[in-house]
Amino acid sequence: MIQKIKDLMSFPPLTSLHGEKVDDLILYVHYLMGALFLVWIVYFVYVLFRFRSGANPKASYTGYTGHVSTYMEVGVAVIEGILLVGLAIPLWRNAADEFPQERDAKGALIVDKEGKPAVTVVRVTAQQFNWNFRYPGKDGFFGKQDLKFVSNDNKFGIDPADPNAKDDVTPPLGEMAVPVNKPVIIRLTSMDVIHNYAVHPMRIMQDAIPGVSIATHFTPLKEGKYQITCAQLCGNSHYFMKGALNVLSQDKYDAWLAEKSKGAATTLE
Ligand SMILES: [Cu+2]
Repeated sequence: MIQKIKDLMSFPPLTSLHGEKVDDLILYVHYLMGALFLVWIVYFVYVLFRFRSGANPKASYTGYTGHVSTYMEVGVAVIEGILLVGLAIPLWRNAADEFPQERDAKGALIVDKEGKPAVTVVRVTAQQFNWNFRYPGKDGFFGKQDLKFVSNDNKFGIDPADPNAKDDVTPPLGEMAVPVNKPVIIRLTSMDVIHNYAVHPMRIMQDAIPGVSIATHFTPLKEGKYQITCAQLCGNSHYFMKGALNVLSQDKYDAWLAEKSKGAATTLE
């Protein structure tokens, strides 16, 4: 039933683990707004009829003295409170605080049964009007970043002297891939103005702000190619600022990463 209503409301396809809760929240808020709309319209029409001037030539100076309206207002506030405390705040806490664990207490990468990283971490730098991605390479460590190194040839501000940077992987502009069914952490920033990294089927949307690294996370559930959209009006070619998020099987992802790491030791960008 709920799925039918979501289809009716043209929700975009859903392919992430937490996304259903986002859709539920949107749906319940619409239920409440729909109910308020209907009740108000019915009440409005009733009042127009009941207090028409023909039947009420003399104004009442006391007006209505009952408490029904107060109870109704309290009722609406209670439902809003339930939506906020029961759904919205837990969703926000998950997005902002409950990140998947990348490393154990000793700082070693947590791996799955096959020895592959359990969490995929990608650094993303937005710029007018494209997306730069960077992967940590075989050692699992990103090279150190510093604002003073940022230039057009070094968009992530990587320290050229840091050995961890040598095997980092930079795929072509706008091209990103992750393995399916594994948590992904995005560390997001911007080179110029405020952008927004949004992938609608994953139900994620996060501002990219110059000078700050903001993390967000999601778990993709279905292989496929999804559009990364800039969801912040960022300049005259904002409409053009698209990227591709390829969700691949682990094998295909490994092959993709290996392909993109060719020559990684010599490029800094
Ligand atoms: Cu943008």
